[in-house]
Amino acid sequence: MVATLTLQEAADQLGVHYMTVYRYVRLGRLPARKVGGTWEVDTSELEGLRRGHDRSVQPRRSADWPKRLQARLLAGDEAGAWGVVEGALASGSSPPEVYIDLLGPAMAAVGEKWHSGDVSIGQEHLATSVALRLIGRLGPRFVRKGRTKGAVIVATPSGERHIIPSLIVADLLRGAGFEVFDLGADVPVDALAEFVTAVDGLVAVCISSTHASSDRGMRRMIRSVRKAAPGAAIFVGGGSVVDADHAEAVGADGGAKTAEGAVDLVLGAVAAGVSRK
Ligand code: B12
Repeated sequence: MVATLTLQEAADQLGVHYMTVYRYVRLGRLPARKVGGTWEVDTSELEGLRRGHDRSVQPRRSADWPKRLQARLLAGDEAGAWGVVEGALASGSSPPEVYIDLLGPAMAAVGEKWHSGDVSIGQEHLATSVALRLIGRLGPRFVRKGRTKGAVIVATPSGERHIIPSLIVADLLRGAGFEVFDLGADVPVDALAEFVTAVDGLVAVCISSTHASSDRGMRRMIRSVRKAAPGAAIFVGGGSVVDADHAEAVGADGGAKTAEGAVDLVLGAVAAGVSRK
């Protein structure tokens, strides 16, 4: 018989908080299954995580990293920015944590500085292009071998130029075991509708919207995807998506503010048996 542990027991054995183990499960780093509403982990999987990620289960965080990264991004210094990322990885941060705890906050701080007039539009563009290079280097770390849990399309509405949020969502979904087709920013509605019909095993379409004016585009996109792929779940999220009511109002099946929330929504759709094409 396979020995199993609850998430709390797994957390105790690893010497980390319950929520840390829960995050490993949600991000696909620790395989687990739900039995009668409770998560179960095989002890062998825990050993695998411990052996493979000895350092990463005992994170040593530096509160300075987002600040240091922000400075390198604004300086247009890819090598320096990558040095900060490597430092975080070497100190135990996982690639999803680099996105969520480092790159996201660094870009948000760039936005605040732009808003207050301390950073020019040119510098904001410079920071973005360095950030995109970092994502290009981190992306392959999310690729998982083996059977996929299904296909997911990630896209942003027509007119939406913010691409980093959707790239992060795409990578986290890949890390959670999905085959991801990431169409990027400013996707024409008709092109998406045509694309969804050609994807086998489609379980969900995730629409990322950052700029508040993307609301109309989101609605149109959802209507047209719904028609083209009636079996797929449609989720929205990103900076301009206020809450679950907002998601429902634009016609989506659900919404969340974070990339981890996107993974949860898609895993939920699979568990609920969303019909695949
Ligand atoms: C870089 C940037 C730009 C770049 C984008 C370049 C590019 N190729 O991406 C440029 C310079 C082009 C730009 C333009 C504009 N920008 Co801008 N930009 C930013 C900035 C600084 C960073 C964006 C980013 O990458 N964030 C990092 C990620 C990680 O953010 P995130 O939202 O936390 O992402 C997570 C969630 O959203 C979630 N998520 C995302 N998608 C999905 C999907 C699903 C289904 C789910 C569940 C979850 C989910 O997961 C993500 C990962 O953790 C932000 C500041 C900020 N706070 O974000 C402003 C910001 C978004 N921009 C803003 C504005 C106003 C604009 C402009 C209107 C400026 C102008 N006057 O021209 C234009 C609009 C362009 C357009 N039509 O889209 C405002 C938005 C305000 C609003 N609510 O509408 C912000 C917040 C700046 C500010 N402080 O005011 N921008």
